[in-house]
Amino acid sequence: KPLVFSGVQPTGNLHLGNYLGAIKKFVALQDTSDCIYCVVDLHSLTAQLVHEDLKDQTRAITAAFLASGIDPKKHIVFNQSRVMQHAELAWIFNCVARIGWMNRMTQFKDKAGKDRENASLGLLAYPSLMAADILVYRATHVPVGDDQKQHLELTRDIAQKFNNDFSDRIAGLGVGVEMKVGEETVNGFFPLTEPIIGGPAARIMSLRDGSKKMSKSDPSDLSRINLTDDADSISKKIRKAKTDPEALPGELDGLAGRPEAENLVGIYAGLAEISKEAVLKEFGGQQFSVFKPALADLAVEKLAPIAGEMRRISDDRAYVDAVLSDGGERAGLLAEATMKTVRDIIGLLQG
Ligand code: AQP
Repeated sequence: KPLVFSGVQPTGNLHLGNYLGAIKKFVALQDTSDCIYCVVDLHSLTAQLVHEDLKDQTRAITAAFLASGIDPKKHIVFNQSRVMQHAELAWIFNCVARIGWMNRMTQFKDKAGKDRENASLGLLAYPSLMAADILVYRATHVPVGDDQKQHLELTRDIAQKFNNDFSDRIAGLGVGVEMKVGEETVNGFFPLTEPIIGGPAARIMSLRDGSKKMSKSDPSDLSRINLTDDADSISKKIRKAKTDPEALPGELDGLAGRPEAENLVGIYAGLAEISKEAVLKEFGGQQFSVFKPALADLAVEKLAPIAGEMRRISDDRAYVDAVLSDGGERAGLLAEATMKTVRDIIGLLQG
């Protein structure tokens, strides 16, 4: 069975991009895979945080996971900082990865801005901790939005360099498994994890600017639909979403050069679980005055039950905390099993 890992930062209100790009996929993968879903609170320390709110933000993301349909009994839901092996493996990966690799990451460049010398070391090393999150479970698949593609490639690079640097010791201890690297078959300890990206909603853009991704940190609340928005706000935001004056085309190539129109079609497709082509088949030739209300109705239909369930679950704080504590214990056992071997591979004295 595939082993799936993914995480979401407790850095603010979840939005439609997080839902369609990530959480909806988390839910779908439960039937075919063993899944570990994590609220990555250590990652969020790289952002500007109100530390008084961090615990409740962590609970809110957990409530969103549960409200969306993640089953914490069949799978594992926990917050990252409970399992210290993530940070331990991240340190080891900091000693495997190269500074140049981190410097090339577009997320680091975007978030650090011009004053890179003053960015935190944590922001630079963010992908190393992300690789540790995934590889401490030797996860085979990671569902993420398109913006995380580069970090997943780096995770594979780190796994490959570790396997290569320690190949003799991995073979000597007999802890490797055979894996394909290009044409070659090699013996490695960490898998080369596959991203699960794609579908019509892999990158949802801002409702105000089709060239920017929908994001928690955009100062304009009109740029995003929050999972907690009520029906009126959802409708208002879709009504006010930037578009062009043309009708919707009947074919996909008619969306070229029309990022805002393409985005709304992608959102419809993601929510309705159909392709963009199918959306255009239904709405091709229609004006936005027809398409936007249909999209708003669909968004309210799909999101309102999740928002209601999130409120219900959030009211039961003891339940949310118990889910995280139980998930943390189960994740900790898996992570420690990996780390025992990693410590052996790199020669740390233990036991
Ligand atoms: N716009 C998006 N479209 C599709 N997927 C998205 N994701 C984020 N934005 C979009 C996916 O959501 C998952 C969790 O993201 P995160 O917690 O790592 O937060 P983030 O990517 O930092 O989210 P934001 O909203 O974009 O925050 P800021 O404003 O801080 O940059 C990931 O799988 C991500 O791909």
